[in-house]
This record gives sequence, structure tokens and C-alpha cells, in this order.
Amino acid sequence: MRIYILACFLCVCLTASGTEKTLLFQDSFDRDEPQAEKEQIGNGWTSNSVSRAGGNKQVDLRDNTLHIKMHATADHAVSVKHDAEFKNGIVELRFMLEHPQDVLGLNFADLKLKSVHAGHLFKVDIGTRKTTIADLKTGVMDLKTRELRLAKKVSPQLLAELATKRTTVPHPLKTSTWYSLTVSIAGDKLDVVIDDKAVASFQSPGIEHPTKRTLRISVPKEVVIDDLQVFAVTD
Ligand SMILES: [Ca+2]
Repeated sequence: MRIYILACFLCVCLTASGTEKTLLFQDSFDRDEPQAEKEQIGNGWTSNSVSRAGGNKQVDLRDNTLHIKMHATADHAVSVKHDAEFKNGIVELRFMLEHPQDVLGLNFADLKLKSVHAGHLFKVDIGTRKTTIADLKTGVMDLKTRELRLAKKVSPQLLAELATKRTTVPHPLKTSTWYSLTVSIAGDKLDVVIDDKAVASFQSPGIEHPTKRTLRISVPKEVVIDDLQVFAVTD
């Protein structure tokens, strides 16, 4: 009995494959801001609304969910971030795209990694028509590659190599509909499951980076999320 209680407290459980799944962080967003007009997400979340949107509110706790909407004055997608460090892990959440152009981005970052721009390791973008997985660490966010791209000096060879760093899978989603999402990272492989359906899978060296330290939810337009959980998975 004591062991059972301890296991529940640590939120550790065994998966079907015999690995250990440990809850690192969760948020159900069942709260309101202390001051409704201000962006006060709480529970350790931060955003780029001050640096990129002139301090305008872009993230709103509403109806026990988290509404994220890029402000008209912002010069960059909204980035809502929380630390949760793992090597292999799982991110689960529910999301809703209310408009055909909306995209939910999950960006995995290690801000201590200085060989890439802004800690970018890899990302998953989910839109109403397609899902994309991209290795950014050994792809477009590698500093040398980024410099060449900004200078428009990308060689045909590099361009061909960069094309191998991402995959895009057509996968239509309905607007104004809640979906469950599971993103699993194991070694150099990332799997995307939406409503229990395997949607996309990708293998690339950047995914195997040993320390995914920060989850950044990237929203270039508007997204609603709820019930987010981040797990570490260990053998
Ligand atoms: Ca909720």
C-alpha cells in the first residue's frame, strides 16, 4: 500500500513497453488571472508579449482553457514557454483551431545550446490541412546555416540537405473542434498522434539532442489549448 501511494505521488507509471513514465509538469488552466486585463498565466509560464508585442496581452485564461492570440502589433509569433527537461518524453494536450489558417506549434528548445539560434532543437506544427515535423538543430536554425540563409547564399547541396530535415503530412482537421494530441520523443524519432490516430513520424539527429529543456508553444495566429502534460520516459 505504501509503495502504491508513493508511486501515485511521484506520478510514475510503467508504459506498455516497460519504460517508466514520470510526470514533469501539468496544467489544466482552471483558473483566472488575478487582474483580468493583464497577461498573468501563472504556474511558471512566461511569454514574449513584452519583448515582441509591446506588452499587449496575447495569452488569456478563459473558460478554464488557455487562449493564445498574436496581437496586431506583434512582430513575432506568440511564444508561451515552460521549462520541463527530458531526454525522451511525451507531451500531451488538447487543442482547438478556430480558423482555417490557425497553427499550433510545439517548439522544443535548449537555450544553453549555443550552436543554434534561440535554442531551437525541433518543432511540430499542426494546422487544419497538414502536420509538419522539423529538425531545427541540424536544419535551418543551425547558426552557420541560418547565416547563409539570411545572406541568401545557400548552395544547392545545402538546400537539398535541408529538405531532408523536415516532413509534412497532409492531415485535415476541423475548425472549432477539440482534438487530443500526443507528441512522443524517443531517441532520434518523434511521433505525432491526434485523437488516437498516428498522423506523422520523423527521424532526424536533432531530435536526439540529450536535453530538451524548454517547451515553447508557438502561435502565429490563434490557438486554444487545455490539459497539458509533459512526461519524461526512461528505461
Ligand atoms: Ca481546463
